[in-house]
Amino acid sequence: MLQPEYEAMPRAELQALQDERLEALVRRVYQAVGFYRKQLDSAGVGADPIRGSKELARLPFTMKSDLRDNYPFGMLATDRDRLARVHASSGTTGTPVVAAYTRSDLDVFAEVMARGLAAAGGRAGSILHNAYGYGLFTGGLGFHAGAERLGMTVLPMSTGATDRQVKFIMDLRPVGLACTPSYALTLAQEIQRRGVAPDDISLEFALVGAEPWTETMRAEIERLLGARCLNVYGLSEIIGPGVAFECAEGRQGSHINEDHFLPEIVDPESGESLPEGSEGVLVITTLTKQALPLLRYWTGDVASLTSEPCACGRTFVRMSPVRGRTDDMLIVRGVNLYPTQIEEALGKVPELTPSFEIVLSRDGVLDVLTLHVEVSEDFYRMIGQRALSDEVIESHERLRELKARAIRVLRDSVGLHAEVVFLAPGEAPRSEGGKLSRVKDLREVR
Ligand code: DLL
Repeated sequence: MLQPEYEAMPRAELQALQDERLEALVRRVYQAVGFYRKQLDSAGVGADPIRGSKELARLPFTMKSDLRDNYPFGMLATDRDRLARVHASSGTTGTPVVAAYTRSDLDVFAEVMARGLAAAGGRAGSILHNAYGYGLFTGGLGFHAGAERLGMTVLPMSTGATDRQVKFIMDLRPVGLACTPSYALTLAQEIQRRGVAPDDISLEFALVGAEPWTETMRAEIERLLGARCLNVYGLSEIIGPGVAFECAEGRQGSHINEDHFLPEIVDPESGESLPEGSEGVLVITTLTKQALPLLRYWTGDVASLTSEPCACGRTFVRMSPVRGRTDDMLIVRGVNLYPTQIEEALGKVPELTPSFEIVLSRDGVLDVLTLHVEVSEDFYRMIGQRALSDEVIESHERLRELKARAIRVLRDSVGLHAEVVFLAPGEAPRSEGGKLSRVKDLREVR
């Protein structure tokens, strides 16, 4: 543990620290940010600070649209000339969301990332292969600074050029890999294709995040790389990666760096706070951010929290894996569906892989869900690497049985009938390093 004085702080002490920081934060944003002064006035809080986190619900939510409406620097709590760096996330709607940092914000960013890397098994002198994108995206530079803080040797690969990535992993023998889970899978499959056994890969851990992923992906990445695969969560608006991280001991949810980020779970419809264990939208208040402090930021990510003790000894609460963003939820024939549910279900069919694409189309008025999914290398070899057309499937008993089983497992897990199309290894869309979208929605807009 890098900073046990914080990471394993007794809960009562931690709560006192959070309360103190929260009260100072509310006072500061009221003074410094016109947007928050208006918000706090209309919420009836005004300049009189709230008393601790038990009064958190009195504060208004901050939405992504608030950041867009105040683009680029309208919500800064410091003077512009105190900014040390700016990141941005493009999003899908046009106006980027700008994340601004003072020196001290960058310091916190490096610190929380170093904690996450240490929890995964990073240590001074060992090599981190950093295949997160460098640039406006917070992944590359965030991991870079965290690894340097820990004294690791950073290989700043950034994304793309998979051949060269594989060469460096094999030649430089890094201990850690940092990238999106979908790109970790691309790299692992590429290494496997070259006939390298997991035992001959130097990696001890992969620290992955930036997109939803499941135990199915974890099992496949770990099997192919022979390394533990752990989660890191974060978002540009809050700081970047490092809001929460999984520990090697627990692997049951990600510890939120609660001395800096105060989490809540709320009902997506009513905004009411939900009790521990319930699934809802994760809302985060930044406790120490200087440039862009945020009150009750609505992440849109669906997760739950637990404060059950963890094997690692950290006292920070843990968030469950993110099921998805509320805006990424699909509605198929009236049934709510997150792509992670499909990924999870695929884990129950050993002949299939987590390389898949969901295609939504329409037949008359009915939604049609088609899952295009790669069969495993072993299975493909076993069936003689034949083309996977409908005729072949119909005439081949193992394939016919596999298809019927896949359809059954999907129906049982997600409550929907899916058409299943088998792909040969390598045929599904691959991540080139960034976040991978696994959904093609061909239904016309209603
Ligand atoms: O993705 C920061 C990051 C970089 C996190 C590298 C982890 C590793 P944004 O581009 O602003 O920032 O996207 C933030 O990505 O609201 C989630 O929807 C999603 N996300 C991030 N981490 C995870 C994760 C970075 N571990 C958005 N699991 C968030 C699921 C994640 N979703």
